[in-house]
Amino acid sequence: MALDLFSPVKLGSIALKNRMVMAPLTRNRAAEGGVPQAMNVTYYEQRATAGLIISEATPISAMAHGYPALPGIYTEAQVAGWKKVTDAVHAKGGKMVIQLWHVGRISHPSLLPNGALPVAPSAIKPNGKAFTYQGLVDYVQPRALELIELPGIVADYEHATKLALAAGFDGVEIHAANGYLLDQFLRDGSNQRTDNYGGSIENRLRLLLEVTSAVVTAAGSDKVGLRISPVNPFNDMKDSQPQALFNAVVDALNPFKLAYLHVVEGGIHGGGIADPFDFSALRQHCLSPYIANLAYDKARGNAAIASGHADAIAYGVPFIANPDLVERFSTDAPLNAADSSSFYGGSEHGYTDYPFLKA
Ligand code: 8OZ
Repeated sequence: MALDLFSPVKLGSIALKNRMVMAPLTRNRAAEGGVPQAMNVTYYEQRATAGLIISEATPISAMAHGYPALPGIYTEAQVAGWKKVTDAVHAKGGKMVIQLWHVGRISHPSLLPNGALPVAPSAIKPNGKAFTYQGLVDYVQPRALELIELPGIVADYEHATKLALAAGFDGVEIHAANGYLLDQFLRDGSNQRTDNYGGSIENRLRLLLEVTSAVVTAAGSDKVGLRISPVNPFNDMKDSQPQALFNAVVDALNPFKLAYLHVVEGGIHGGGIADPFDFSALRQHCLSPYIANLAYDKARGNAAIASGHADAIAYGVPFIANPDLVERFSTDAPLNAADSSSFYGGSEHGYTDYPFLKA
C-alpha cells in the first residue's frame, strides 16, 4: 500500500506514529519570565495525537525576544515549565521538539534587556511594525552585530539545546525561516556585511552552519531538525537569487545528516507575493527526511507523501482549531474553523477550548 499521512516514519531518532506534524505556532501565552504555564501544558497535551509537535518558536536568550509573552529556553524556571509540557505529551504517546529562535531585527527595545537595540547582520530597519506590550509600533534601526559577538550567539543556541534536552524534548528544530536572525544572515536583502559573514552565498551561510554544528554537537544530529522559508517575504525579506541560495543551504546541511529539513514552500503570514521558486528542485538536493508546510490539506498532504516529495506534512492553523486533527483527517470528519482574533495572546479561549469530536 502507498504511504500516506497515517503511516509511521522515523525522523532521525524520533519515531512518529503518523506523518501529521503540528507546525510551530506563536501563541503568546507564557507566564512571567517566559515560563510555560498550566494552560500551555493543556494545549500541547490536547494535540499529542500528532505524529510530532514542533513547539512555538522559543527564544534562546533574553536578546532573542521579539513579541510579548513568549516562552524561553534559557533559564532553569523555563526548563521546569517545559518539563511539564513534555511529560504530558509523552504520557499521551506523543513526540515533541522545541523550535530554537532568535528574532534578530524583528524586535523592539521595549522587549529587550535595558531597552537594548535589536541586533541584526546589518543596520537595516525592516518595514512594518513590532508587536509590543504597548501595541504595534514602528520597527527601529537594529544594530549590526560585531564579529566578536557571533560566538556568543552560537553559544546561546548550544546552551538552549542542552536545556531543551534537560526539559525532556525529543529534539530541537533550528528556526532559520520567516525573516528572523538566521534567515536575516542568509538573504541579501537583510545582510550587507562586508566581512566573512556577508557577501557571497558561502559567507551568508556561515552563521547558520556554525549554529547547526554547535547544536548537532550538543544534541546529536538525529535529534536536530531545521526550518527554512526560501521565498517567504514576511518580515520584509528578499533575496536576489533565492534558488541558488537555498539549494546551497541544503547542500551544505546534508553532511550533518539532520533528522529532518522543514520547508515553508511559499509565502505565509500575509507578507506579500513570494518570488517564484522550484521546491521540487530543492527537495532533490535534500538527503534528510523532508517536512513540507504551506496550507496543505489532507488530499495534498497524502499526495505529497505518496509521490515522495515529502516524508511528513506540517499543519498549522488546522491544529490550532482541531486538537484531534489526526482523527478528523482519518475519519473525514468536518474541521472546526479557526478564530484568528485569538491566535496571538489572551486566555484559554481560542487556545484550549476548541472542541474534540468526542467529548
Ligand atoms: C507570526 C507571528 C509571530 C511570530 C514565525 C515565529 O513566523 C513566527 C511568528 C509568526 O516563524
